[in-house]
Amino acid sequence: MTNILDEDYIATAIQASGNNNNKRLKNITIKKPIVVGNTATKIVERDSNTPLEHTHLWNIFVISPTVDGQKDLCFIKKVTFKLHDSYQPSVRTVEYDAEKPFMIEETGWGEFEISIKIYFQDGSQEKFLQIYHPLRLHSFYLILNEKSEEYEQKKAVSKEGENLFISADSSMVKSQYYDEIVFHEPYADFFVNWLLKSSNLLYKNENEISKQQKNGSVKEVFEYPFSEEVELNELERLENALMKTENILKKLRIEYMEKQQLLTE
Ligand code: SLL
Repeated sequence: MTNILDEDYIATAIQASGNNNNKRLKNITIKKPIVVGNTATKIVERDSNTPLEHTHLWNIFVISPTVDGQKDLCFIKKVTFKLHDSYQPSVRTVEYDAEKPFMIEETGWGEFEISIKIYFQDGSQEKFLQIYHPLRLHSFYLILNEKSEEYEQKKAVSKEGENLFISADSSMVKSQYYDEIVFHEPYADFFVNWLLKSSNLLYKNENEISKQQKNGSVKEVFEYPFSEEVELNELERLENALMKTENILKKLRIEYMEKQQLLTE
């Protein structure tokens, strides 16, 4: 995905809004990539504040997969994470900070769905965006085998769209989803002050990401596997699938016509 916006086009759109900040910019749609996810590690050294039944230390985050990272999320005012009611308070708010990710840390024993609300900077006149993240703690699950009536250990498998990473010793899991926030005909003010000030530049490929990791500019939690290359591969996979489906359809159409022919004879 490119973020090359035609400057003349933007200038024309802004002008057409009569330079009025309260006008939506016609025919402009802008996408902002985000990554929503969590990591979890087993608790080995427990401090006195951690309840005994808590088995995992986990975090939940909304981060930017772009080269400039957190700064590219400046159009977000705050993010709220609604946890399971067993956590008090169950709603946690993180305001935008250029130096810190939208992330909270907790300990616990169980998995549950976290409801995340993303609020945009003042002037956007956009409603908050709500997304859900299924918190993942385990790399293995115990599943009852109905026949033998015994529990079997099954390795976690990724859900649709999920990028699941399990460390070699199974002590750490990371579950991430790539997503895009789409602003359709944004308000001029919000567009100029926030959306244009953040770039959408993704890493080109995995080599580029690992280079950044080596020189320390990408921190552990920001090791995401999303790059232009991954997106292009995904696109190719979808195009191939589409082609296959079209071929099947073509065949079916011919068969149908042949049968129709037989009927009329
Ligand atoms: C369920 N999935 O549907 C479970 C809920 C709740 C997890 C899991 C912390 C508890 C605490 C915690 O791990 N909650 O601190 O009391 O029933």
